[in-house]
Amino acid sequence: MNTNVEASLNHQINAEEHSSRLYFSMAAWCDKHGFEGSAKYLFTHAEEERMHMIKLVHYVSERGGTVLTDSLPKPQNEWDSILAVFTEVLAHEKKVTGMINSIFEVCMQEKDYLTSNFLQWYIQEQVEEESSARGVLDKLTLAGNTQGGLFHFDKELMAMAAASAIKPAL
Ligand code: OFO
Repeated sequence: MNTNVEASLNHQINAEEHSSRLYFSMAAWCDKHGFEGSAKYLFTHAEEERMHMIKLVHYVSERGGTVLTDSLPKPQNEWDSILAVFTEVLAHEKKVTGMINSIFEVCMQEKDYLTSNFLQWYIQEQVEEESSARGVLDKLTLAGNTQGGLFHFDKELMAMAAASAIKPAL
């Protein structure tokens, strides 16, 4: 496997695990602050990030590369509000989209068309994840900062989490 592509994929393996831990941390914050539905939604999202990581691990192995796990940054675990939590979800997903685009560029430079084809799944996934994060933020804005509005917002996220089976990445 091309060494630049392999290094980029290994970097992304660690980034996906970091995303998972960040969302677990957000879910725990929501749970602690009485947002049960938001917690469930973020726990589900954290599991999806693990699936993204595992899919990359299998791909690197299948192509004869070496998976190198690395140390991870400590995820944030305090937020000022539920709005701050979900604002960060969207910002984080945009950052991840940039990372996937960068790997795609490396694949183009190295003429690794098989990996660029494999990455299409992640590119499409980022479209969905950014759109979902925007949708949640819109709901939160509509709910306003009132107890009643936030109660209904959280109930809606509980329903969204129940409806979304974790998408198998393999
Ligand atoms: Fe792995 O897609 Fe979100 O971060």
